[in-house]
Amino acid sequence: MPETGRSLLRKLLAGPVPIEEVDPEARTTLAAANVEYSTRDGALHLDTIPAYGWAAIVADLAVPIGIEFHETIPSTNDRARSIATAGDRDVAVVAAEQTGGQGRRDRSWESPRGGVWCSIVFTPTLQASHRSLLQLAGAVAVAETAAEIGVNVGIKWPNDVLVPDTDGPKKLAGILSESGTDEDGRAWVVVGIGLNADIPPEALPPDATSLRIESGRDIDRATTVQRLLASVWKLRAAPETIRTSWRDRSLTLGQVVRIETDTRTLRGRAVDITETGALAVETDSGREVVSAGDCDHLRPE
Ligand code: BT5
Repeated sequence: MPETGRSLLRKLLAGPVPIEEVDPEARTTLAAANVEYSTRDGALHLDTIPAYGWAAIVADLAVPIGIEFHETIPSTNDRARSIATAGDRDVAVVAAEQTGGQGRRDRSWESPRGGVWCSIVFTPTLQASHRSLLQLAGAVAVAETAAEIGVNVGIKWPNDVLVPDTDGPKKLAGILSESGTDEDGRAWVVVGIGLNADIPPEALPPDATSLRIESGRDIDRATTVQRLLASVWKLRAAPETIRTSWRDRSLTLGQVVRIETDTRTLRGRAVDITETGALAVETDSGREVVSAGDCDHLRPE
């Protein structure tokens, strides 16, 4: 959506805008986003904006990111990847519903209405060897957003955001990060965030939870997206803070774990996140470092 639309929306939120100051392209953008307005006394007046969509998100967005909103899409990560490879940056693709949401390692992600499904495209602020750290930012941003509404979570390596429960932890959010280079050789990163925001229990898979369930309140998805993006942007600008914030919320450090990567399985005690964003594990044969894989927490023997 063009920037002019965003600036017209903000002016209208402050009050009527004289017709001669209204850019026709911006007006078309607002109409396409189902913003309702009327013309009276030579000025454009804002009537209503949909509770969730492009307008509700950009109305109060504190960071310089473009928003591409879809009512329904197969996967925001697929769309974000094509935006990234075409050369665009600093865009978040957001959908009300995904019909082919993707998890890691070819798993699928249930994405009914009520969730926040969002993939952010940006230029990496770190060299390639340290990029795992940027991927951890997605989980830290979800944890910060959840804490703002009083829901306390922990992070299971690499990126599962869980709410501890006596019956075992419940998954609140997952992150799917991708990286690559565009046709001009410029690097990109996509951080895809799936956050069960305003979803009731019956619409969730087993062992999942949502902000709505945990807080006992309705959750405003537009505000949630604004908070998430603000948090990702802050972490992206100060990547050295990601490691500390991740460690503070980690459920994995100190645990005996089994890690399965694409090529091997290892077992040992998770001891740290390295400065490149990888997990350090003390195994019987020494210290190993892994930057991607699945993790099970095992009971100590
Ligand atoms: C993840 O995968 O946790 C990464 C999920 C990333 C989803 C976002 S949504 C926006 C963007 N666009 C996409 O297409 N994807 C990203 P993984 O660690 O592989 O976990 C997948 C597993 O979580 C599944 O096999 C289920 O067991 C479980 N699961 C599926 N949907 C869930 C949900 N809505 N809430 C909690 N758990 C879920």
